[in-house]
Amino acid sequence: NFEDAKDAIQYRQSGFSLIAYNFGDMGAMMKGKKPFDAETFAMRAKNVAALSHIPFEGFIDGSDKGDTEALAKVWQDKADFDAKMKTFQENAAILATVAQKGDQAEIKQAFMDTGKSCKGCHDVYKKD
Ligand code: ASC
Repeated sequence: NFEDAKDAIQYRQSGFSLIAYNFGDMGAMMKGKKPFDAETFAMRAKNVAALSHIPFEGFIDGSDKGDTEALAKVWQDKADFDAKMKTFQENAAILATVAQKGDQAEIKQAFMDTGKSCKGCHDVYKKD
């Protein structure tokens, strides 16, 4: 367990950083900024699916104060926040599965759904 709110904040931010790196590289491929490489894409999708379960644990009570972009609303509307986090995890799992299969239309759809669940939560619960 975390020593204090600072540790919890660092933990969840580390998770989000790894998610952003892996998701960003998939985004570069989706946007044609770099060539699509099926094996790398599938590896990144698998990483994001696993990493999607990491940040959640860091949103402990009292960690709305400090060096964080999380809004107090996370803890005020915790049930909705938890549901949105779960949707992200589900979408990321689907993306990992379809990336393994290799159908481009399915990959594109699953990638967009996952991105929407990132943005859907950021719009409400993250400082801009
Ligand atoms: C990213 C990133 C996000 C999401 C979001 C998707 O690459 O860092 O926060 O995608 O922009 O809409």
